[in-house]
Amino acid sequence: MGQLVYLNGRLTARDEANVSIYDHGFLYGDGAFEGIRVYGGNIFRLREHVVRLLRSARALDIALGLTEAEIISAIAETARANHHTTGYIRVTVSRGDGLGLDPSHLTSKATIVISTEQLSLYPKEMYETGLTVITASTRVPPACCIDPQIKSLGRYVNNIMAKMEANRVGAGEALMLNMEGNVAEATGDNLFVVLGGVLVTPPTSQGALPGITRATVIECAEEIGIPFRESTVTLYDCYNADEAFLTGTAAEVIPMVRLDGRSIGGGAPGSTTVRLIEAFRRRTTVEGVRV
Ligand code: PXG
Repeated sequence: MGQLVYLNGRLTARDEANVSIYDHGFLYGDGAFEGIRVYGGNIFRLREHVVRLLRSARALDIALGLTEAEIISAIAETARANHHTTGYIRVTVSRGDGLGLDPSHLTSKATIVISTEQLSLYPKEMYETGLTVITASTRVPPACCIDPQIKSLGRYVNNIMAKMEANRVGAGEALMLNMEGNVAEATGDNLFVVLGGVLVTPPTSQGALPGITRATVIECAEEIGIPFRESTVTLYDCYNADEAFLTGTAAEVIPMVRLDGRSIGGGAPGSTTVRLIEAFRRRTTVEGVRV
């Protein structure tokens, strides 16, 4: 049996899971998504991802027509049908089909797709040696234009441009600044720095997505007694940090050891980063909703 995809309420063979050429997600980036990981048969932080998806949809005024519980069971059912015990689940929603910007011309309800994939973003060694990062010239849009808390399809054109900047110089990731020039986040990850023994991450008001890995790492820091605060982070802070790392569902927790040609800390993952990686990994093995 081949892979199945949940499409608008039905599990469909992957090759037959087609979305209209007039889907608003395709035409205008008019939708939202979630990327979720499954570890050893457990879907990590499933409820948190679904809550964020529902909030994105509400902010965009897209009616999904499914409750939180129904989306949770559709995701678990799709993973189960694909015997997906380790990897990535992608949930993509759009406003529906219709040519023209005007949502009153839509000819269908919201499109909802759930698919399962394998995903490994960085080679295993990089979690031990750390990542080289640059600062992108592409900025995150201010919240008054498109709120970075919405995980909307459309905003990612910017993040893709920033990622291309990193690719052009052979860097693993790019930091993105907000319109004030403070660090918001990376293209698909949140940023943490360790400054004078305190773990610091920019607040979402600085243009960061409320990352689920970010929230997990903050819990890990509390658990192991690492002081933490949310505060504005500048490039000066990053260049002078004792340690830095990025967090995201795809990247998990990965040390950042070089930024814009400068080495951070000793140019190797710091001890706080290593402890947090261990604490995070422990959680991925004991938490989650059974597939
Ligand atoms: N910032 C941005 C802009 C993101 O897109 C994160 C931070 C980290 O959030 P989480 O909740 O994952 O800790 C993200 C996450 C994909 C993909 O399809 C993108 C993300 C996650 C998983 C897959 O490329 N972005």
